[in-house]
Amino acid sequence: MLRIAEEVTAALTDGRPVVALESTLLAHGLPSDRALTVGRRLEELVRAGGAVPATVAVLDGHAQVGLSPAQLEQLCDPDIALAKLSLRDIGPAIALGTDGATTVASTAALAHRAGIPVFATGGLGGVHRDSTWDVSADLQVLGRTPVLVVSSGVKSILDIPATLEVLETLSVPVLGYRTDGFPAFYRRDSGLPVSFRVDEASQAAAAFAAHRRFDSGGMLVANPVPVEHEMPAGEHDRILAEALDLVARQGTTGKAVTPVLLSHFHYATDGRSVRTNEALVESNVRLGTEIAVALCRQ
Ligand code: PSU
Ligand code: MN
Repeated sequence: MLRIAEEVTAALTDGRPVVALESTLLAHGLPSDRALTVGRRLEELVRAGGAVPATVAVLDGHAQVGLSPAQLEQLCDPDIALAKLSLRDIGPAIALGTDGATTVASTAALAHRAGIPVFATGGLGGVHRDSTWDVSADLQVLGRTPVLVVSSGVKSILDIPATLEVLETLSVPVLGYRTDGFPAFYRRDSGLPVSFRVDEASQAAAAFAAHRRFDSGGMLVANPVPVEHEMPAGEHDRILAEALDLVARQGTTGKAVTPVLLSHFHYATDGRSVRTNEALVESNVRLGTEIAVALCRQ
């Protein structure tokens, strides 16, 4: 049921660095005409940094870790509406023949099964605002899966203080990369502190290696969006209020909430939020690659 690309297996066998990449951000987090370009670009960035990319998805009845160019095209095909698969969906989807994109939860679990300890993405899921139990499985899975995830924090559409509390409860270390404040996706600082700051990829790698000696779970490295791509505060706060209002009026719930909020940001900024989103994912993939390289050296 799990298929690992040959190139990925070869790298892992030789002890060379591999970086896992998720596919929900391609299939559901970006406009469909950007998905393939971004998917290819992220893989190129991993290679340029000296590691092997392993994009994860469920295709043709298998959990795929590492995609061929044709599979990446299949994943990003704008004419195919792929399911969004969290970890609980992987087994049923494979058994019942449903293709889909993987979230942070399912990507982390599959990366770990394949033997990949580092994974880069855009935003982690979290606790939703005014939540009646809408808490992303990303948090629990990270709490029990020994994978280091690089993200630009969590989106401001979530309840960030509650999300950080849950990460603490689950014993997930939250490190800030060159920052003391936990980032809020489109914004560099949520105003809430991280538990430790690191200024070099090698420090993040060392912290993760040490964490693994004491706990069986994962770690979050929070990397703020590059300064030049940060969304201005006023614009951000206004659009966020509109987006939350829209979700409430439409009665959107569950896993459909994030895509609706993101697409409102895209619409309301004339696409500038998409560029922000792409810039932060690219930056996270570069950092994840540096950390994967550093982990292999240790
Ligand atoms: N943040 C984004 N874009 C995304 C996601 C998060 O900016 O596409 C996706 C990630 O795959 C994350 C998932 O794992 O949303 C969380 O969804 P949920 O809250 O339904 O668990
Ligand atoms: Mn949810």
